[in-house]
Amino acid sequence: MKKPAVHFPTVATIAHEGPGSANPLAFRHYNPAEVIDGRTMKEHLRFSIAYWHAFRGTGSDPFGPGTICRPWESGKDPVSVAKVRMDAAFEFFQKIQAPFWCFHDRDIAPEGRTLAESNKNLDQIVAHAKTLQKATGVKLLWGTANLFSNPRYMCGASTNPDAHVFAYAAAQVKKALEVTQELGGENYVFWGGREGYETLLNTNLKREQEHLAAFMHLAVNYARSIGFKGQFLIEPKPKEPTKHQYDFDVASGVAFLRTFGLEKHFKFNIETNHATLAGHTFEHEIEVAAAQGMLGSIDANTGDLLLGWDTDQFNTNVKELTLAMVSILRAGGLGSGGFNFDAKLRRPSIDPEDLFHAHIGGMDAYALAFKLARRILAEGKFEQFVADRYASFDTGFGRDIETGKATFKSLEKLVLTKLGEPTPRSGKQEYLENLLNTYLHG
Ligand code: XUL
Ligand code: CO
Repeated sequence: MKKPAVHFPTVATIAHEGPGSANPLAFRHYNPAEVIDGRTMKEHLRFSIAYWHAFRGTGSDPFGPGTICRPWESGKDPVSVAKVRMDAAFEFFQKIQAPFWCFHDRDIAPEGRTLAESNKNLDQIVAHAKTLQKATGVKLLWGTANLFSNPRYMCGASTNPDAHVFAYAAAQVKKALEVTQELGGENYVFWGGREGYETLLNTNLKREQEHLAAFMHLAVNYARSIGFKGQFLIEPKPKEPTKHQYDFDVASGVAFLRTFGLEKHFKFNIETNHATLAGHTFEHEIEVAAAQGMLGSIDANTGDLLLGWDTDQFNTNVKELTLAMVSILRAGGLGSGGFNFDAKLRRPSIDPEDLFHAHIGGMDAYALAFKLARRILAEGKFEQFVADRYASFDTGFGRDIETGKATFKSLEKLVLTKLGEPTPRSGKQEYLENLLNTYLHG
């Protein structure tokens, strides 16, 4: 029998060697087999590889073409190339010890001349993916449809002024839901890359938002009709590619979902770089979603705060990730979600090993943050500080305010007859920042 081709011959499975290791192709903090509270780190962290960046990214930017040439990309028949590419991808998923992957329909199979041809291509590749998933144990975290690259979607997919485009997008998402279901996807993501506008001069904002909501209802109804039990996720982003996107941030997403009766069906997929583009910290977006019980999954990356666009870099900022992890763990974790590396190599990072270095860095930073956050929560110093800060609402008139018993009149009487002027209390931000540093740096 012919031995299967090895696509990353210079790299073996990445092993955990501990913080003392000087091996750049080893994990120092992510130990997939380490059991914490009865679950392995692999199960806790549910890392996922983003197919579009890791296996379709070429390093191209608006000023120049791709720089990254992978050996498996040559060949005349695009479906055969797609199969070999997928073999390489699953070899990578295994070597990097990621239990999940994510894709857009058009990442994995070439788009045909007609929808029927595209669907046929997709079916062939999905059959191949199913075999590879079975052989490797790697599972699908989420699937989605690319409703933003093809010129037909230039003015939006479900928010396009042309109903014909809405119909086409519906047909495409129908198929994407079917293949996500076929591959056991645990979630389905909507990121509205072109669901927004460039100028209000040509846009009926109200109608577009109604169409977006109608589309999501149709998707949920169809998914349930085929037995899809996964979680629906909205991934907010304020802008890019459009000037304004309707799912601007988590708060506007919550308002949208509640306005249109979709809140029961959706949670949020929060991406770090999207949060910062919206003018928020990563943990702000997590807290807003968690406050609504709608924290679903994470697209793990970072931007460059000196640049105003979505640079999708691997996040090695342990401080930022520790704060995010504290919020995630306090909210009870991600459930069926995970940490999907929606991050890409820099244009000059052209070696196959760079794909490993990038993911090792991201996974290690998250694993370290996970451990630090667990310690922070176990010791409870910040929790205690915050609880004390709000303690006046636990009893007496504070409790009456929270339970709706107090009125403006009763509070006025209290202040005039008993309470008088409040005594200011320090917020102690600097003390808390120093306390955080003791966890990060000793
Ligand atoms: C784009 C982005 C997408 C979504 C999936 O900024 O994050 O890749 O994650 O469509
Ligand atoms: Co994303």
